[in-house]
Amino acid sequence: MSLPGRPLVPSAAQVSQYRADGFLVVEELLDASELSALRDRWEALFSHAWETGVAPDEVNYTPGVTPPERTRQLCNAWKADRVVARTTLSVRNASFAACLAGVDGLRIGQDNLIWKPPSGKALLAHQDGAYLDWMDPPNMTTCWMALDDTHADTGTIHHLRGSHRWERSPVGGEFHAPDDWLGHLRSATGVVGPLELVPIEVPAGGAAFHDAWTWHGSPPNERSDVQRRAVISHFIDARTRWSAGAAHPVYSRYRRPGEAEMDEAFFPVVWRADGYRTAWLDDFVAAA
Ligand SMILES: O=C(O)CCC(=O)C(=O)O
Repeated sequence: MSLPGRPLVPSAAQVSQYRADGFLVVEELLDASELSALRDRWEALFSHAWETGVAPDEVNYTPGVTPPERTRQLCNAWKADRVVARTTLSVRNASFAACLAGVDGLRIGQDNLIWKPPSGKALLAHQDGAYLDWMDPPNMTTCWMALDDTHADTGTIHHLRGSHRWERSPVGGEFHAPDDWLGHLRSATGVVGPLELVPIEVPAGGAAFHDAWTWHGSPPNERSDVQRRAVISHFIDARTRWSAGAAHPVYSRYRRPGEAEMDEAFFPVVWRADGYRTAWLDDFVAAA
């Protein structure tokens, strides 16, 4: 366990495990006070109460409108809530992820809050990199953090061991509430036999890091008595530039005409090995 504001360095064994498997489980990352602060903000955020007055970039849940068993998602909730920002834009998460990925620094690409309710629906197995053609190069290192104890039958995230070395597949299938959460994986890769899918079973506060090309997703929550919540930092290499050839319907709004560099106002540098961190981040987060 370490404080969000302090760098955290993986052991050599953790780095080699990550590079061999395409993911790494960390049993304890958030302490009890960080967990309870995030849980306290949860209902307000999903009721569209934005602490900063700014809405997240994507809001995939509207109370009373979205079918209740659909898994709920907010993207870039850090812009809406500084308790979320303190965790998803933490030096701890980014320093650890950068060492795993073998890069000198990371920006936030996007954060996510995922709320799978009791009996909640699946999220499609996918490679994050397939959705990132608007970046040059497409890349991502993710820190997925559990707010509840997770189990194979509560619809936890599953990673396909070693699949970051598989062929890079295009986007396909329905991301939210697919009928068959493994359908796109099987049709894109042609694998019909057994898959070495690893359910991430950790206590609340535990985490798993994964690579942009690691196949992952989550099956339906088989339990009608427990929810499964996760907070996610999706980091990108600090040197990532805008792609000249593709745009994202939401995130490319933050690109000025002709701009190649990503602006730190929207994609702040969270940690760099030389000590650099986007100037306004600490003051922003301190207000949490
Ligand atoms: O929490 C989940 O079910 C999936 C999250 C995910 O796709 C990710 O962290 O990249």
